[in-house]
Amino acid sequence: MRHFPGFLDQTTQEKLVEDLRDLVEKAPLFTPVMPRIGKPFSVRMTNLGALGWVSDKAGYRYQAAHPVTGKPWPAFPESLLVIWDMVSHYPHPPEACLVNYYTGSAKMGLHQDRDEEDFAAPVVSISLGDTAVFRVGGIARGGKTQSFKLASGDVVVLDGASRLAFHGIDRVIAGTSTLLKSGGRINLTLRRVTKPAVS
Ligand code: MD6
Ligand code: FE
Repeated sequence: MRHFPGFLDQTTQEKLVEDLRDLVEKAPLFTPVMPRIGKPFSVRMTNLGALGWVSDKAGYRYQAAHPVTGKPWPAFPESLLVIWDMVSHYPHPPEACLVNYYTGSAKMGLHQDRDEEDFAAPVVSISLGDTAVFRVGGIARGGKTQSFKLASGDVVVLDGASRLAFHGIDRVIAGTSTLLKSGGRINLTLRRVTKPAVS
């Protein structure tokens, strides 16, 4: 994987948080549940773009409408497309931006991002707010993993051999950033969902 510590400067981070505040009013955070068992996630989520990633009792999928409001997801702010163009090395625009919001003891179990049609497209992740302990392993569940910190403004790209690596968030370290007034952490992941007709 590729990790760019401090990729976004303070001003860019503040502007992005301001944009997200407006967007989350239009597409409120919701609490997804695990497929079949219905156990709630500890993170809250929403999405931007033509497609959004959702999880409910029926399974994981991308869909065009917010599961609570039934409305289309808000469009990406231009700044996210600029970041994608800078780091993705991929010639088509992203279609989805999953917004994960961590408060308190929220975490995310080890998973692969594999609900997309085209693994030739990377997943680009942006961290804002409190520092998180990120864990990453190989492409087989149960293999060796290593952890490192993701701070506010960091960008991570999973592509190539790392595209299907297992990864998750062990925990968020409270009080490590003042970017978000009430603390916590936002993670944005930009994804290409559909396979382009011509690459
Ligand atoms: C997070 N990130 O940082 C969770 N997925 O809160 C992810 O699940 C992730 O960081 C794909 C690519 C990069 C990531
Ligand atoms: Fe992921």
